Amino acid sequence: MGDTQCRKSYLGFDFSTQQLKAVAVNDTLEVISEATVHFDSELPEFRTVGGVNRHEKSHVVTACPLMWIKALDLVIEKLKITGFDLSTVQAISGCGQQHGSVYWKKGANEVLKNLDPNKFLHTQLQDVFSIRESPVWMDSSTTKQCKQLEDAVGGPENLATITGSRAYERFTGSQIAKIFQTRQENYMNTERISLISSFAASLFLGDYAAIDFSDGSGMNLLDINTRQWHQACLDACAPNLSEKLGEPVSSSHILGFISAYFVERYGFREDCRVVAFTGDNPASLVGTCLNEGDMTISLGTGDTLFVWLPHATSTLNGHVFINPLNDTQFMGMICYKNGSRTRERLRDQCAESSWHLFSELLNSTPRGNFGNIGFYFDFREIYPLKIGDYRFNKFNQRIARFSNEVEVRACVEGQFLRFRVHAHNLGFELSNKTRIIATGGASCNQAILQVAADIFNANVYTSKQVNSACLGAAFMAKYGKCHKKTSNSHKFLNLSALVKDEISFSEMVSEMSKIAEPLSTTPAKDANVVYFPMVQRYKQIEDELNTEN
Ligand code: XUL
Repeated sequence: MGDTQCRKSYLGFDFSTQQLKAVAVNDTLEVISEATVHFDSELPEFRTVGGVNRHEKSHVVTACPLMWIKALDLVIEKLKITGFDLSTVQAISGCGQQHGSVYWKKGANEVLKNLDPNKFLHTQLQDVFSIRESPVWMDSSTTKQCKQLEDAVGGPENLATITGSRAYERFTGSQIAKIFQTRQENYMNTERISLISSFAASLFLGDYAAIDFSDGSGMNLLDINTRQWHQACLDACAPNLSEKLGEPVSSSHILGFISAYFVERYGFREDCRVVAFTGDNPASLVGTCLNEGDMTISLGTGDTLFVWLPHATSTLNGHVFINPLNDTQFMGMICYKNGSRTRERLRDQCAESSWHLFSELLNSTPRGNFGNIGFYFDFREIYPLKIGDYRFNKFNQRIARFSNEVEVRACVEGQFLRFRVHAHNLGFELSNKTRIIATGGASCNQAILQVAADIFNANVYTSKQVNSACLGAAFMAKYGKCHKKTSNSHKFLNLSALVKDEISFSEMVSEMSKIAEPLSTTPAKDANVVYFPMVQRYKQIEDELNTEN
């Protein structure tokens, strides 16, 4: 780390749930510096657990924007301490946990525009929010507002066709509606509403930053086909919303130059560009170098799948966002609550709490698990709406028990079969060029990766980079483009002339593949013969499970 000799660098920030991370890459996209601030341990005054404040029994989950600001003060100091030369940074971009909203009160923009470089950000921005605690993605207190929003546009299917998702409690539209309904005075005193991503970009820009199309697709307010706010959705949530949200922009849009505050306080270049910030999931799509036809599976506490979609399909089980790398295409995403937590439960029940034994059991059973299929739901998913364990034999008959080794394989196969079936429902087609990119904690388990390769009948790649969202943000800094709408008229620098180092997406992917050194797991020869019929059976049983009482 700490290649201070490098002439040009690009900086990405990830305002995620538990920490703020910064990653710098050089001109060939290699990581040259990193710094992290953990909210719980390094900013204990905000009393967060896992980066959030849970409000007893109300399903309300929040975090303070001031905590993120304080973390930014700290992370830049840390970058400097690593020896990283901030004057080499050509452009910055970033991402944030999706859906969370920040409420700037009247007059806040003037404060942002006139920051004093002799003082920390957090001491100057203490009093700029009309809502001091921002609702974040874990909040599920807006069921009533979700129903109102869906009703306003003729039901969940219509909302999903317009915005890419049916109404979800964590999505920003219903969150804003709740603030308007329950704290009207604060809403009226709000000058601007940002997502966490555009809030963070505003700090660097010294001006309100536009919401980008991809993160904006996580609000239930943006029409993903016209890329404009959808008036009926806005009206269903709160009055005068479009002026409080500002006009959305492409995720690769250069918003302008970094504010004088960062130039004078930290020595950033005056012409350092700020590229739109986006959501952590769209940024991960970029950081894992996803291309059309590929799929990323993130195997974490919960599992998430992303696919690049050329067309938007309407789905009630998942989300369609505008693609961060191509505004006229899309990304599909499905989040599952039953990921590693469920695998861990079965490891504890069947494999003496040992991953080693879990892998041995997995390897001791044949592909296809003698025709047995299992569904394990510790937490309620969107589809199928079930809790509990469901086991089926090769005749699709429900049975009570599996042996330990069959149970372990049924759990892992079941999870990848659902990825395959649900990705197909999103409009994703597997081809012989498909790459499956695995990230997250479980992506280091070879036995699990082999099951994934077999079920998809495709190579599975893992990358040594762990934080794909932050890396994706750094890549976006390099990829940032000079779109027509570039603002920052207060500086008379010719932005187009500065973007000489702009690269195309395919050039970027080829740069990235040089550095990723992916390890691949290849499918067995008989994988398709075994799993093709099993995918059909999984789909049939899943549909039956969903309809049964
Ligand atoms: C996606 C979602 C989370 C957050 C936090 O819809 O709610 O993945 O983006 O990472």
